[in-house]
Amino acid sequence: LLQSIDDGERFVLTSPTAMPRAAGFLWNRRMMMQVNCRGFAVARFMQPEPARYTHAPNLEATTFMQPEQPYYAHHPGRFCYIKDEETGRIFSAPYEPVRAKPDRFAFSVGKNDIRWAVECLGIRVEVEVSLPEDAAVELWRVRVANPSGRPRRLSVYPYVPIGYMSWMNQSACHRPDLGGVAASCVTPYQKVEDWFKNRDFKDRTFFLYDREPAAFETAREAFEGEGGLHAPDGVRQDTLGNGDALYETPAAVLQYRIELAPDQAEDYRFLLGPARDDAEIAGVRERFFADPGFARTKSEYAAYIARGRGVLRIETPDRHLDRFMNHWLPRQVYYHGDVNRLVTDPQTRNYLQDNMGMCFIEPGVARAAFLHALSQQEASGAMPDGILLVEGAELKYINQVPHTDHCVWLPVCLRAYLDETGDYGILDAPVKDWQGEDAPTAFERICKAMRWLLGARDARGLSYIAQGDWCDPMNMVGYKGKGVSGWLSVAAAHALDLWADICEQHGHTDLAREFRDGAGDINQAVNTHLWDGEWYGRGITDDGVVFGVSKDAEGRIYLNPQSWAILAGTADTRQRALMIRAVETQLETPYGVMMLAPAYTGMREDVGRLTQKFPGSAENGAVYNHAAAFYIHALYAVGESDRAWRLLRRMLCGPDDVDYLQRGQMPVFIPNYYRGAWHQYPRTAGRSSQLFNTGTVAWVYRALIEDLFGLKGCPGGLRVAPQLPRDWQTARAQRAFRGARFDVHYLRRPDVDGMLLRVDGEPLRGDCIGNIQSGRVYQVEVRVPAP
Ligand code: CEZ
Repeated sequence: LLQSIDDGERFVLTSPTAMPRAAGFLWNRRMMMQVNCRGFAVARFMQPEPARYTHAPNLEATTFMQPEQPYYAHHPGRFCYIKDEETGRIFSAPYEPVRAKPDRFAFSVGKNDIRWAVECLGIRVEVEVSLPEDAAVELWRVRVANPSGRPRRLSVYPYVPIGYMSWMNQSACHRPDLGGVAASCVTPYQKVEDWFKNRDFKDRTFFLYDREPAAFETAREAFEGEGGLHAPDGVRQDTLGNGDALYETPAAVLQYRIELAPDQAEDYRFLLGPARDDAEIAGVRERFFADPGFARTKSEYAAYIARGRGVLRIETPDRHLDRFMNHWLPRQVYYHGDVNRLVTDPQTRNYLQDNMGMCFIEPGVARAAFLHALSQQEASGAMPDGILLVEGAELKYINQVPHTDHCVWLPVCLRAYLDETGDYGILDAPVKDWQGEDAPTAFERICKAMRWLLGARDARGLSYIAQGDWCDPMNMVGYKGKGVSGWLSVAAAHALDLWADICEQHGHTDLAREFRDGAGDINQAVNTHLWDGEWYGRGITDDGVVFGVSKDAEGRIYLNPQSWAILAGTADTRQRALMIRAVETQLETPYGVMMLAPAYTGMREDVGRLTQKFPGSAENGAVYNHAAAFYIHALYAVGESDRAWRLLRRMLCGPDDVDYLQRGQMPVFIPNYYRGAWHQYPRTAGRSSQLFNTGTVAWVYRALIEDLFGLKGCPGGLRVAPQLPRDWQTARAQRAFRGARFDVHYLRRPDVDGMLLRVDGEPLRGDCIGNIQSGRVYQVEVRVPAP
């Protein structure tokens, strides 16, 4: 079903129906596109807010990227119909809209492009899409070949449904002067002030060709006629109607008539994207078609993506892990860190954690991001719900709902940065207030944030939740101002501890004591009010009801409070053992560990909107990978290596077919969730959300680098403390660190009883490789005892 080629650089799916939602994604700083094996596509570009240039057939709400995005017949996509002119038979590549059963099918997802090869009716169609580094335009190559052994007469119809652009004004026509179809619209609006933003919008969609077609159509209904998308009138008739779209739903359809001798092929290229005006369209045409085969553009893009290669290459007994880890995980981390999920107001926690991942890719970017976030700190010390990235950006959607956890992420993410770079200088950087003159140092600001956390607690000493914490839709636990979060309390304790360590390293023992005492108080309060006998409760509602505890029929146990109570040292060893067992029996599934169980089946008004999500989806008891990653991080922190590994490995789909079919996803990213409610809905458990936006990846990358391979920075250098899976006899890792390279060879040996380290052949005392010289390559041998 799925093959990996070039050692995992590409994954190839050989059926369009087995995993119908399987998709790959490409991005640059201006746009992103997710396209699935059947040809459906979701694309957005920044102007500077995210916008679309191919639309659904009806009015869509503007919102963030959705999980389990539904696809349907008229969904935006990129297709190519082929008609055999001798028999009148048709098919389409990649698969939609005709859905003719192909004789051969390959959907090949690479890091820099996505390709299909489809054979049907003795004709082979190869399609490839790629992006440039710096523009919102899709580069398409199509080859139509004749392997049938006899001459063929065909019509080839590239088809892009441009969709319902606007209820105010939309149209399309063929523009021979521009060499393509140009659709145009007025983005609908009503408020006068919007005009002054909208007037610069790219309200054109172009589909440009490098070879002039015999005919075209630009109105969807005229093309589709009564035949429907499976057999459109436009394709059934001899020639497309050369029509325009006058306040009719635009489409771009071209017709090429070709005769192919045996083994002959024809090549086409197309450009699809948004533009402001004719001049911009002409410029795009000139720039990209002038580049033969898009070769230069593609290599520039490949260089951009390669900048996200990260700091770790591995070779382990688990080849599937190696492939994902060496190629795909750092790519996904880089996507998050480099373009911030293509929003202009990332949620503060997302922005900080995405940049935590960036510490391992481009630490300079992470540094700037941490300081930028701090510049938007509120006077009270609180962090805002979202960080504005561009002039004129506004807090939207979920960022208009008050959440109380944002300060927690400052020390949590900074810890990773400091360990990776050793750049303690960041603490002394003055951070100017974006609205005022004040410029306290980053260190002073974070102290203030920690004091805010300490202050935002009730009489019991637990942290207020307001309308949510890490868990966005947990909006009714504390909306009356009283409810508290068990997770946030332990997370605050952990953050305070981390910050106390940093204070100490920075020479402020008094502050370290203050914050450590604060963490101790919180831990005590949590143990007093939230320990339920075998695990911690999730919180206490406005009306004083403890929830996430054994008496609850639904939402009886939540993962996050357990994970962070481990990290914060809230739990003693006895409690920890009980919690881990409770998680194992109630939350673990073959697809990972669920966020809560049993999933809620109806609204609980003192918990909120989370309980209204479908049971087993998203925060309502999915295997929510971000939460699972916290748990894994916590398990590694206390040396529960095998358990951590087992759960980490379950985040990757494959490599066996049964698992692929159940998850429905290719192993080219980690999705934000797999369906949970494993006991309630086994049929759908494991199904991927296909959403590649997730805080998970920064944590998983960090866990692999720092914990599993144990190559973590410390002030003095690189600390080696691996927690390899017990059945690995040997493994290799190549770690880039502070300008040097470490080639590490791990060996399990029955004859050692503690870890033995050799650096360039010399035994090393302790576990820290110090005095690191940039530019040097170190040979490291790590012997670890057999389990
Ligand atoms: O958004 C994520 C947030 O981006 O959910 C996480 C949260 O920590 C992240 O910051 C857990 O709640 O509002 C909703 O109901 C949404 O479902 C969000 O909770 C969720 C989106 O699915 C992610 O794109």
